[in-house]
Amino acid sequence: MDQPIKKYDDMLVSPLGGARFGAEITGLKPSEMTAAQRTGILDAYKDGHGLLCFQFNHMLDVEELHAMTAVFGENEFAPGLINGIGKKALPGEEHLTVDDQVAAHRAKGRDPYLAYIGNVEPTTLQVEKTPDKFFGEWEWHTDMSYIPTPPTFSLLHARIIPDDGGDTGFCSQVMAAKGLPEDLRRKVLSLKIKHDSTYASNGIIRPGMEVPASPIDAIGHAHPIIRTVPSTGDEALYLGRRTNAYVEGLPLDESEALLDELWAHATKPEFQYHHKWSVGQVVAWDNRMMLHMRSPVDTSQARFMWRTQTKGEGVVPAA
Ligand SMILES: O=C(O)CCC(=O)C(=O)O
Ligand SMILES: [Fe+2]
Repeated sequence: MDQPIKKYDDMLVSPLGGARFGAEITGLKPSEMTAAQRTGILDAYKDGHGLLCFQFNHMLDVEELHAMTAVFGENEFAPGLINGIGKKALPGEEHLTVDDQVAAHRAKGRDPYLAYIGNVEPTTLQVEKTPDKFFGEWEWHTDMSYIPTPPTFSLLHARIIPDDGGDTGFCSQVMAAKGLPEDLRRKVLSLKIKHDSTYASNGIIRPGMEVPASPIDAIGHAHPIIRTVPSTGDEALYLGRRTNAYVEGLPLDESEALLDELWAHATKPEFQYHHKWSVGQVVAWDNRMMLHMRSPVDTSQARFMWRTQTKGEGVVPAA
């Protein structure tokens, strides 16, 4: 399908090479974004099932990345910094308000809206000893789906990229929902999956969590299996992570069999795109419409990304 290149002032939007969804955007200056460019970005996002790749020929500063994040929604705190947002309060810190915690991070020079992902120390950029699992594969997932209102958009900005490995895969769950066999759609339309919060996508147990005896006992939040995305009208499969997932109300063996069937469908190669990074790029995706994963990284090489996300909304079930 040949889509024309669209122009919004100096910004160009073209189809994402090698993908059946998504768009590539060039020529944007984040600190001088025009109203027409904002509209162009949001139109491209709707046409592209929620995946946008921005090319820059320089690395962004923090304000530029926050300005880009704000196009998609209200900036959300980075996971793991504020109690209740990917982090449990430590004993004795339950009384801290969000403002207290933000002030404490700022006092240490830490931006609470910015996450660092990588195997380097964020300011010196020296390669650090990192758990082996960091370098392995990160399973298909949507971000923080184990809470009631998961962040809607995530943005990654590539600062240091290894020569090999570390590609980020994306899988269109709008295409997966469109291609879902009708009998399977009918079967899962009223069902919910409980999204486990025990493990991060790299297989590491989250701080303060214990391994549950069975997925039925896992701690997490249940969401409808097919959701409607209000901003585009699309339906999307919403599976979260395969590890420790559980279809509520079913015996464990039936839940496992149904999840295996759903995951085999949802991750078919024709719904996937694997992004090979270059320094300076920003990739933005809508977690309501897209699964993502990361391929293993060569342990001897540095990889460093900045990451932001936007505030979430309750999941709207498909009708
Ligand atoms: O490092 C990556 O490529 C992806 C990491 C990830 O899953 C995320 O940032 O949400
Ligand atoms: Fe993720």
